[in-house]
Amino acid sequence: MTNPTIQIIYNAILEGDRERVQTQVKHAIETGIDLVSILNDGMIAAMAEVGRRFSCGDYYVPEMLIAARAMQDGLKLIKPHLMQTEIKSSGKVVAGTVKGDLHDIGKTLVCMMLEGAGFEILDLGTDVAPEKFVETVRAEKPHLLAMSALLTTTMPNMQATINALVKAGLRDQVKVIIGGAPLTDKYAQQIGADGFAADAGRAVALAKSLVG
Ligand code: B1M
Repeated sequence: MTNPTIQIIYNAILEGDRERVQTQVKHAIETGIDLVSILNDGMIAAMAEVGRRFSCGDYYVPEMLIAARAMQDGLKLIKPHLMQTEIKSSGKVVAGTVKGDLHDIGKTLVCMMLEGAGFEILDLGTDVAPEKFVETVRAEKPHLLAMSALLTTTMPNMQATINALVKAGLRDQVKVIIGGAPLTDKYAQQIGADGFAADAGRAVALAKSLVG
């Protein structure tokens, strides 16, 4: 049976009740509920249900948006608890959601977990054009480029970014990882990325394995 506090967080996100998300996430952290469970069983599960309701016409864009805002409020409270202060930099990561795509919750969560694992993060935000990724890789010389996409229509902008890196002569200098709900390992291979991760935890493991 799901922990009652997690169930309340789940419902509060579905209802877009920001205040309740904040008080309950605080309560969950203070009472020692596992962070992974707060995230997976409460917050991420609620966003999956939001997506399901949107697909079947029960929710519209405004409901998705208010649920997303409530989720982001919860994430802000969780972030400090993901930091492992004893870890020094594991490497530098440039991250962003690809051009045309405004979904940033998954990407932000991946950045938070990578930061918690000791990576230095340069988050370019959403709707990041291939040229912007290339320019930043050239200037910042990161170990990893982490791209997220939630829309099937924006996935090709990952390929466009990798092509632009090749054209700029920078592809060999950076490992590229991708993620987002519609993506797969096969797609990563197809576009010449170095790896795909299905969730933020796996993104950390992948980043560590690639950066060594
Ligand atoms: Co939109 N949306 N949305 N949306 N939205 C989806 C993605 C959708 C699946 C909903 C649905 O139809 N069921 C659908 C896409 C369909 C498709 O492409 N096949 C969709 C659509 C259609 C749209 C619009 C076109 C709607 C419209 O306007 N008519 C529009 C597009 C806007 C745009 O981007 N240009 C739109 C808008 C929005 C909002 C702005 C309202 C809002 C986003 C707010 C925000 O992000 N600030 C929103 C939301 C909230 C969603 C859903 C409901 C939830 C997404 C989310 O935050 N999930 C989503 C439905 C769904 O995903 N089931 C949906 C929680 C998050 C933690 O999960 O992002 O998957 P996720 O991240 C995961 C993994 O994927 C992975 O790790 C995370 C978990 O650990 N991961 C990575 C993500 N990035 C990674 C990178 C990595 C590794 C792992 O390495 C680099």
